[in-house]
Amino acid sequence: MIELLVATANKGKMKEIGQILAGYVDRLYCLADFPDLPEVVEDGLTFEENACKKALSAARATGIPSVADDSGLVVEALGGHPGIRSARYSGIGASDADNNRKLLREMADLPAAQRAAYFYCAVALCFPDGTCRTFCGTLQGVMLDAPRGAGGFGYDPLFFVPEHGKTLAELDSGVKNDISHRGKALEELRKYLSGQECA
Ligand code: ITT
Repeated sequence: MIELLVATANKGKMKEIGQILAGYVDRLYCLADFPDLPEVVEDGLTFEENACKKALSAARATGIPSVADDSGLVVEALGGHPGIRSARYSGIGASDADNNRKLLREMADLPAAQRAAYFYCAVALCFPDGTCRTFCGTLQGVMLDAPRGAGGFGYDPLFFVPEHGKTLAELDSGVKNDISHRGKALEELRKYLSGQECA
């Protein structure tokens, strides 16, 4: 029997992780099941470090193997920003709309040829004994100069996927999960879980 706690406070991520792991895990807990867990300071220097901090803290506090996702948007022409600061690009507590507005401002002068970007996702699986494994995935795209679509979350309305001719916010959620950075990282996790039961 595989039981996992998904240690994310981001509802958009939680929904996608639940969809992607459905059928592979017997029971998926979320942070709402454990309202008193300690806050985690995301001060790591890499996506992997932050993912491990979040998953390890949850696994140690609950005794349940825990999964955390640390992800973000990397815009090459902005020197890799917003990167690991994607959630708080325009300040602590920033909304997705605030972050998208700041990104549009920062990219305003960039010509089409310099609007390449990718999403990166590090997923950590940590156990109460302190053991951790990480899995990663990326998705390449191009940043638009105006939002398109109402699906997804975060930077999805600005992230155009040339192969599909749509932004992530215009794609069906099942298609996004099949091609996304998160989908790819969780596919690696699924392969790992199918070879090893963890609860
Ligand atoms: P948790 O730490 O609680 O999981 P968070 O939103 O703070 O939630 P991160 O620190 O990993 O998580 O920041 C991820 C940010 O990157 C997220 O808030 C979005 O702005 C962006 N992001 C990640 N994946 C995305 C996706 O699939 N689509 C759009 N934006 C995404």
